[in-house]
Amino acid sequence: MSIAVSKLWKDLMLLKSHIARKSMRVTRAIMKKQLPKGLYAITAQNLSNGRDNITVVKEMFDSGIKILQYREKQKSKLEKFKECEIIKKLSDEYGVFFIVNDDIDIALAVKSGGVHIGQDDLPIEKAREIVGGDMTIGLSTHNPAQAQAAVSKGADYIGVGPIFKTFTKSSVEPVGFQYLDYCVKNIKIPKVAIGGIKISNIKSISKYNPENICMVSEITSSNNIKETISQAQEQMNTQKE
Ligand code: TZP
Ligand code: MG
Repeated sequence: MSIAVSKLWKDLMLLKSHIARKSMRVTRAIMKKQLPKGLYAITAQNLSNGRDNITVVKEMFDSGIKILQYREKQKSKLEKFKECEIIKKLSDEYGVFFIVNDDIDIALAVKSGGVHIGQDDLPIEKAREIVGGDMTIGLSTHNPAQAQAAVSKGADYIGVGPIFKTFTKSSVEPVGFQYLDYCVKNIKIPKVAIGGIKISNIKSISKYNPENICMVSEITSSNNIKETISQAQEQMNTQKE
């Protein structure tokens, strides 16, 4: 083979493997389970009126929650893993999209549908390298630059908040409606509005029409979780009519 022909052959082989890699990425993106729209719940055992997470989660699932994030900042890795193992089984039974906060290793170990990270966690590109293309990655964002970066770096959805002041996460200043409005108008991936959202103010959020709304303490601390969830869903639905 002449040098020119052998170079052409090498280039062709390189192109072939490049196309194969690209089409694998596209297939994975198509196959990836999509985050359902609607109410998004998060665990908070310290705000659950003395109930344990599993009891509260079961009640949430029985009340129709379709997305649940496990978020426990104070527990040991082992305790978190054990709870996540149970919740993963339950979420499969109930058809709930299960997301683990912070702990990429636990997310991989229990095979959750997603992992949620913040601005101070591993960079999203590294998280993606670790979890691969199939797992959903959510990223908390607090301003337009972070939202744009989340999209360009491959986040599957963003958290938008805290909208209002909240004691559940008091370290971040509220972003208000303006940032939610910006995201709804400019960011194409799903947006989860979060922070200080209650039955009493959920309509002020749902009128912006984000794909998801998250209430943490309003659900976990409710004495009637079923009623709270059904009221939230009703408020979100009537907004669309
Ligand atoms: N991220 C932004 S605000 C928040 C998180 C995890 C906590 C929201 O909790 P609550 O009880 O719904 O205000
Ligand atoms: Mg985090």
